[in-house]
Amino acid sequence: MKTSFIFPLLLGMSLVFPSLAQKKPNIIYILADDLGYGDISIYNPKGDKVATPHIDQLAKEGMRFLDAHSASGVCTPSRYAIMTGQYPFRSKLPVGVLRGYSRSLIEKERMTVASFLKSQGYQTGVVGKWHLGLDWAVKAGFEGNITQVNYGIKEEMKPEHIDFDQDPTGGPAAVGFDYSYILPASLDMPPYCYLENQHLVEKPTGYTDGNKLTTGYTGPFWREGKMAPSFDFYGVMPRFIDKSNEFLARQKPNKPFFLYIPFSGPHTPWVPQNKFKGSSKAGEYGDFVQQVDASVGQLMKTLDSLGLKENTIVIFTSDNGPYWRENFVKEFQHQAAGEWRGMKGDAFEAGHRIPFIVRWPKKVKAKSTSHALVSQTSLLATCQQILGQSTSKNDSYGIYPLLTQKSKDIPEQEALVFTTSIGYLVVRQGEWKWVEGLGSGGFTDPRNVKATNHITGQLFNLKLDPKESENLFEKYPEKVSEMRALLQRIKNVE
Ligand SMILES: [Ca+2]
Repeated sequence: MKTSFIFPLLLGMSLVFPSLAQKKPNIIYILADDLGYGDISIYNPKGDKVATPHIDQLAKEGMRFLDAHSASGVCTPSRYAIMTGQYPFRSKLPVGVLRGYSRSLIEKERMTVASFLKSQGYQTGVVGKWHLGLDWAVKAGFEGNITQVNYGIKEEMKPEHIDFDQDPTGGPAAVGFDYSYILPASLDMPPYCYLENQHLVEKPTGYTDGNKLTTGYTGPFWREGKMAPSFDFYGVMPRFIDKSNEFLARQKPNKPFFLYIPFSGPHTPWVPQNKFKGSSKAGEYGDFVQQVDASVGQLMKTLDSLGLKENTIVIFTSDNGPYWRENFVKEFQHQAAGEWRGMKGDAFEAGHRIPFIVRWPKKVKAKSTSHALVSQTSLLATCQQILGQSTSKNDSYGIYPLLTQKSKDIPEQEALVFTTSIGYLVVRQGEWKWVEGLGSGGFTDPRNVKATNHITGQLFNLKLDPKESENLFEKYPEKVSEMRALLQRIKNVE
């Protein structure tokens, strides 16, 4: 009797007061690709070559982190860490990135942000660049000797072995996403095609010879390979915004949602739409950054128009530092990484110190900043904290107490570890930073310097020397031993 009375009452209340029915906040995680700390105006007050008014506005309405880091200097491992809360050096791919025909990286049994939120009643979606592998189907006639298992995790399947008439498995659906609209990998890696719910929107029956292959890695650069006949490189970012908007518009008021939006830009190819061409003073890269900024603005406008702003957490960040070499800095007088040393991939700060902004009008104070040392691995534990669940025992330390200003740092987080593009491990604790190798470990030359004497690594004090100009290895041997031991201890955790 009781149940039959209460149920219609609750139903009636939820119709009248939808906010009562939905107390769990929605979560949108916007991940720019290779966007630098200094590309965002509010992070780079001296910069006047690129303007990002929409991202700045988001920061003004929430909390801006000044010492936030990706777990890696490159795409795939960084995304693995965001999704799983685990350092990528523990994964099957400790070094390097996947390509468009690579297999799924995330272990099927592993909890992800998406699978956790789904278990908590969330509708989960991903729209954007996946780059965590898919298990493409093997074509008839090749099943015998050629199976996906023959391919190592770093090796791609050969496209001639793939049956594009079958939907690939693995991917977003296998790790907790109810909905997906993705590019398999980076926008400069074939196959150039979209998959909606893991079904090819248009099969990659066409071919591109690639673009700017000789000048390489800048401008509208992409590699040769298979392509859907109607694929348009300049239309990718706008399509991701359209599909994200569609996802938002079809959400039901009584069910919270999680939408992960990994942008394809401003990673190469730098393909700004015509209306953004010439809009910045930093060439086609700057123009593309400004399109990324406008895209954030479009998404926020959609949230507003749907009345979702108040109870939606919006996180905006980048998967690693910018692809912006020293000669570009000189040519355009634009510091994509701000004052930090180096670039994408590096052990130096520019490799992994990234913009990180959280807007949540209900809980996060506007115009606030945090100097806490935080990692993108924090997402899983933060979601668990927000929903009052116990946190997983892995490399994820939640930032909910920082967001609500209950704490200024994360006491249970002993240190942070980052991986460089060539696999150096870097550990950071307080003002100290230890790099277990010489050279940048990433994209800046020299990358990998052989030790010629007893100096085998780099010790920096970021408080006294934020530009990492002096290796303190010889000056503080005890600190070197301490940081080495710290890194070893973190590595040994299972
Ligand atoms: Ca990237």
